[in-house]
Amino acid sequence: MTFENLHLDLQDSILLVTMTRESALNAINMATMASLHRLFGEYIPDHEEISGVILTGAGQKAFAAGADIKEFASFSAQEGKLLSATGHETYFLIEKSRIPVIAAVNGYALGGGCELAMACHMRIAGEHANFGQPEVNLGLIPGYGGTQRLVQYIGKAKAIELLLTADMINAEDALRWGLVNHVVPSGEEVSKAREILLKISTKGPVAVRKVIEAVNAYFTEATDGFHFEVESFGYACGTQDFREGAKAFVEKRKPAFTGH
Ligand code: DAK
Repeated sequence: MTFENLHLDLQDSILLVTMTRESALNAINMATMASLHRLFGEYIPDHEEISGVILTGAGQKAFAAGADIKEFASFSAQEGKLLSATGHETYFLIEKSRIPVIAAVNGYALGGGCELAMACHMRIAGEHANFGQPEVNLGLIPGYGGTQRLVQYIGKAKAIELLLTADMINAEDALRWGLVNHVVPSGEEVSKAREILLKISTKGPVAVRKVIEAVNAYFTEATDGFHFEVESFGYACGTQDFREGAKAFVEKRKPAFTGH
């Protein structure tokens, strides 16, 4: 399987995915979107040896400076709606991934790039990273979930200000406002993400998947997250992983989880 505009590197069960359109600040064009869709919709679900994913951008300037303005500039209303739906589907695949996905934000994360980072489960920002949803500058609104996920992370007041003014915020503000998990020196975004994912890879895989699903349930309309947690807890209690985790605790050793 090939992935245009993405470079893949698997090390110690962690898949590092780098967007490779550095000369266009990794702007997300249709080919990149199609690659991301295949990666999260087919490739990762088929490769159980992958325990976590890091998503980053090539170069030192940008994670992704938005959707590719040059490509979508001439889109009709109908084409725009179709592309928006495809983008939503792709970003939901990331958000609902059974394994954790961390965005290593090494510079600008704007528009569709900021939306991509927000679809990931965590965000590690380099100290020079900038975040924003500048779509109104172009006479647009966010088309890949930005009006919804930004509110979820930073609340309505700050979100509506950023969305209406097109202002960018720096990494420190993003940390203070709850948009990112950590700020690290530039160049250390991927290693910090790897450290977190390696820690998670020692935990019970079923439990990891169920935590992601249960947290997502909080934001899913018509799903009672508390009820989902009860069901998921019961499910986890019936797994071999739980037997092994409890046995290992009693025997004062590290558990050897199998994901069953
Ligand atoms: N698209 C295409 N090319 C881009 C780009 C983008 N978003 N951002 C940067 N580039 C290109 C530049 O055109 C330039 O290419 P050349 O001129 O060298 O060929 C190259 O990357 C380097 O950029 P700059 O020379 O501008 O670099 P600077 O350091 O001076 O400025 C900047 C960096 C990030 C401040 C600036 O590049 C900038 O303002 N970029 C645009 C930011 C932006 O407005 N992004 C788009 C947000 S809107 C849709 C769904 C979703 C969306 C749209 C439609 N549908 C469903 C239809 C989402 C839209 C967005 O993301």
